[in-house]
Amino acid sequence: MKSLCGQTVLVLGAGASGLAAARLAQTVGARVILLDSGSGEALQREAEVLRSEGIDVRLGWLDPFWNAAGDLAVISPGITADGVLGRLASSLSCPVQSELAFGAGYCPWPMLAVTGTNGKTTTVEMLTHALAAGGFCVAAGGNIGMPLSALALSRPALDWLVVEVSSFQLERPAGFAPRAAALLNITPDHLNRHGNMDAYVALKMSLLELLQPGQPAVLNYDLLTDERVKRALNGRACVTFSADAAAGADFYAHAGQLWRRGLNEPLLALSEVSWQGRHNVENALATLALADSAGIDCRRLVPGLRSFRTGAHRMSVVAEKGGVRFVDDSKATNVDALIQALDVFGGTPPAIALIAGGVDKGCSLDEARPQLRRYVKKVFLIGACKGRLAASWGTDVPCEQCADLPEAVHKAARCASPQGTVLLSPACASQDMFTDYAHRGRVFADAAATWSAI
Ligand code: UMA
Repeated sequence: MKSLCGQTVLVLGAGASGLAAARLAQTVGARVILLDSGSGEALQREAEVLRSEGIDVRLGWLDPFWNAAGDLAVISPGITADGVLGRLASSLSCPVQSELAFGAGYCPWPMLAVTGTNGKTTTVEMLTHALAAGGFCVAAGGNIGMPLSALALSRPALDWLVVEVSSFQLERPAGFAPRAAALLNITPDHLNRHGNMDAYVALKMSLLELLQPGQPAVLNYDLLTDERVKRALNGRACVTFSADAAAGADFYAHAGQLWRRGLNEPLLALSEVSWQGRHNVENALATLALADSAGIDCRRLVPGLRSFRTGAHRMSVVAEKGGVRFVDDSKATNVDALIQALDVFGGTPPAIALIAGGVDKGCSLDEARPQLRRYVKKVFLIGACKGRLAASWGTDVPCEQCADLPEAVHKAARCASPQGTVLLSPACASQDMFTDYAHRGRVFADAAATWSAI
């Protein structure tokens, strides 16, 4: 491992990424200073443990400048450019690396990277599961919740590392060098952080620019019509995938089967799998294409695609009572994910009681209006942007603002009875009322269970 002996490393942010990066930097010989603007109880406890390990931890840091020495800074993905630590990072004279790039520098395994607005986590889980079922030693890391620095510290024996990459992690990508990479889709998201769609697309494309020259990028065929994408590809070859057979992609779906162009037989019949929806078909095609672009025979992944089950909080039925089903789609934090869920669960006549709302990410939510008119009986709104959503959707569908999620679940259940679906698909981030989307999903499931027990 590359030694940092005698060097001072500043780690910015003491969440999962920062804690792992600080420990990794110390393990390879650096003097580590960990800064965080927060000072809550949980952080204080973590800080005590780190101090006992010899790491200099400074909480409640509110100075946007660092006047002491530093050879390298490692920045956590949640730190925004305009916050205290973001401004401190911009003022430093030493190199600043994302935790992703820093950790990757100590990961000896070939990496398969996945980015996109929606489906990243599911695709990473699918690919990890399918590679494992195909006989490879594999782990998943990155935005999925396991920082690469943590994996670098534990050093499992692996053939492949599958990495979920967020736009936040791509703000300082230099040094991250995946063997192969896929871009699943791009629709508006996180514009409150990145400013506008051009900046967001550029960040997503930067993952593909990290590939070695000659290494094809894995891309959703639909993106090839986007001028910004074409410009960023700059002539790089692509392995494409599409749920539409007619598109001409390398991996595609046709007549209920998944195909690879050039093979005489289908790879997989969709009747053999439990996952559903066009978005999951695209995730599976991306999985096959990514393996193929890395030189793995994609047929080895087919048994794993057959046995794969989608994870929690993404279109999961968590309760059923008297003809009403309760669907937890808490992971839908943008409008495109909401549209996918409405297309999967919608029918005629409209029978969905939708629960939406939370933290506004600066994106228009108008694109969902056709599906709302077609499939939704009524929307129950929660969270910080419920007023904005009521104003935006109120002419298409009845909207009611609720005080909290349990109240919304109970009102939605009454609305959906006797035969309908209560769908939590918020199209917004969760941090105004919950720790994260998983917490929101658990509160939803608890409220659904309480209703079902009545
Ligand atoms: N902090 C500051 N100043 C700031 C911002 C944060 O001091 O301006 C401190 C906070 O007080 C806190 C710490 O930084 O102590 C948190 O750091 P962080 O927000 O980077 O969170 P981590 O715990 O390190 O988690 C990060 C990712 N979080 C974000 O990108 C916001 C996790 O993705 C990821 O799983 C983890 O690294 C491991 O790689 C979460 C996420 O929400 C799931 N991602 C977004 C998404 O999927 O939409 C991009």
